[in-house]
Amino acid sequence: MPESTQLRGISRRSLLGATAGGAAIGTLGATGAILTGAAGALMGSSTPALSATAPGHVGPGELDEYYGFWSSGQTGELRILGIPSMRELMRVPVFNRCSATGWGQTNESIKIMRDGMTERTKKFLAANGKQVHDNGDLHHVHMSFTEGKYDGRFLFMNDKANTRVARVRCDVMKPDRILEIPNAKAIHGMRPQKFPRTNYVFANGEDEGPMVNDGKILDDPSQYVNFYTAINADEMTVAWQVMVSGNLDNTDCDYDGKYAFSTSYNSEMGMNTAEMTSSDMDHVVVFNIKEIEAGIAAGDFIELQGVKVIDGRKGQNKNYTRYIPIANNPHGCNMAPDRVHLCIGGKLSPTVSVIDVRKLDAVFYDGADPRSAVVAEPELGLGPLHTAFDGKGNAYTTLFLDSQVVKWNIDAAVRAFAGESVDPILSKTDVHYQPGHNSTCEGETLDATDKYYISMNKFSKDRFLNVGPLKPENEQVFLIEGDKLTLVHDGPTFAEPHDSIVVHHTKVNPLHAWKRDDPMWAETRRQAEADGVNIDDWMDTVIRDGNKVRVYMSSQAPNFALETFTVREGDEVTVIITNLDDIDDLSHGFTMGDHGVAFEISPQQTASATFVAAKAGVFWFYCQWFCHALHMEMRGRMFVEPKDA
Ligand code: CUK
Ligand code: CUA
Ligand code: CA
Repeated sequence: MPESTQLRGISRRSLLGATAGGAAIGTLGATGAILTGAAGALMGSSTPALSATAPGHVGPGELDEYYGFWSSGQTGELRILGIPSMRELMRVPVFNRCSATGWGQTNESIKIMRDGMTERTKKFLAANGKQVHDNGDLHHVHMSFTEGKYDGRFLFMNDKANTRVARVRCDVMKPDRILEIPNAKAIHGMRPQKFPRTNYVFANGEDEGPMVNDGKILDDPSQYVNFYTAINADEMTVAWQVMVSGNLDNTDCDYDGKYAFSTSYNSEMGMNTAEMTSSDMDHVVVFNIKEIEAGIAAGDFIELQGVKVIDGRKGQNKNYTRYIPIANNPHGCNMAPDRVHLCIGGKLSPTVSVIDVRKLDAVFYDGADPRSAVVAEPELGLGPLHTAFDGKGNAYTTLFLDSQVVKWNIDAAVRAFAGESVDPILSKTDVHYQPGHNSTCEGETLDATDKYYISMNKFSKDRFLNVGPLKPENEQVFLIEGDKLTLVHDGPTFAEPHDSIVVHHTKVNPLHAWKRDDPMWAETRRQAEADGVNIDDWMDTVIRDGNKVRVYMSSQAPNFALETFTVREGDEVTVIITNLDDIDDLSHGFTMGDHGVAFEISPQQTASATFVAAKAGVFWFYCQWFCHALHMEMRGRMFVEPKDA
């Protein structure tokens, strides 16, 4: 029988109750030092921290072996961590407005956010006095693939709140494209195509609605549909959509470029919890990529909001989709790096349904029963959500209700399903508490390894000092040694990491400074050229153009090129800054006091922001990024002359 204790024979209670170095710890053998450190930290005792040589420990000044790219849920940003240390290295605002960097406020970022926006949303935002959404709900982040492996080019991520998919450039770690997905509602599941490369990013809407959502149909769910979207990953445009029956939750795709998959927890098309859980079975939708492409090419589509939409609903008798029945309300959808097995988390069922993707051809073309593709259904524990892989044929499934991770062998599960007397479960390990997603090192790629296991837990309960009614979540890192998972990190985190990927550091090579010809500020450059200003050189020019004023200045530590500039009350002012410093880490910022304006200007970057000088008076601007011994002195004044003067 698998042990359901975190520490193999020693309950958490007895460990926590023991004094550091006491009898319980003494029985732990070689890994005792790690556990002593971890338990000591939890108890707040004076137990020494992890020793410098402990596996999973990264000492001061040492670099992590892996990058972790983290979602942040309702915060709307991407986070970059070092793994295994779990040190947070950077926050990259994507769907959110960021006070530090000015993302969502600079003209360059607003352009990126608006270029992929529908006209309908632009009108909606204008009616609300905004240019861009300032919130997002970023659940899933994945890297671009070439032949089943991470290629270090881009990161893709979804926004459930405002139905978007963003692409982040790995050279500068900033978004370059944010695409609103028409027709669909609440993009949730999202995956880049793995093979032959990421030509598509697949993204599924979670919420159902009328095919044309213009208010003519309201409370008539019998006319609701859902949309599965393939995005052209190079262009970041919608390639095509498939209309489906039921809602869609999570998605993944195979290693052959043939099929993509999506789980549905609401095949019932219910509008409340009772209705959404009323059936015995829901389903996984299988999308046949070649058939869909052929259908689009043959003109078998309707056009909705400029998008080619194929009908893949149940009963359409075509080879675009198949519906595989799965026990009610499944959730996670994870393709194993053995290229064969797709694992569907049962959520309400204690099982994971394993689909053999080699059997799908028969389901599409030979009329085989869709359930014939299910080759295992191991009973793992309560609330299975997501599954990670180690490249050695093993799977790690989070058990939300049991607060555990279960390690199991896929091949053993398949043999057990075929009638052999074999237990696929290798171990169960407690996590703290209620895990959602999990990850292993490059576990969703052909380079999957069994080094570290990360558990992203929805509740921290009693593990940290109370900070008020809103509590942190908790994330844990385990060392994988055979079937044993040893806790080496445990730490709180802000709302709300859903998912993460762990990428070897050699696959990601960001720049140290921007390149001056970066496309991010191409439009700013065009305006400057029209104004006769060279943004690559020293700039200290103020251009008046009716009631628009463009203020061009360079920054070089510890000075802005302009100590003062003068505008009139009511002018629309655009401040354009190039940071001429090219020294690694020498970022400046521009904050206009009492105007809600602030942005980042990293080495060799150009950035700009526009505001209306609606208050007469003297206003100081300053650099908000500590850059020099005279950083406090890096400031200047804007004079706003009163209108009636
Ligand atoms: S979902 Cu968060 S625990 Cu949005 Cu990936 Cu499963
Ligand atoms: Cu420039 Cu602080
Ligand atoms: Ca259901």
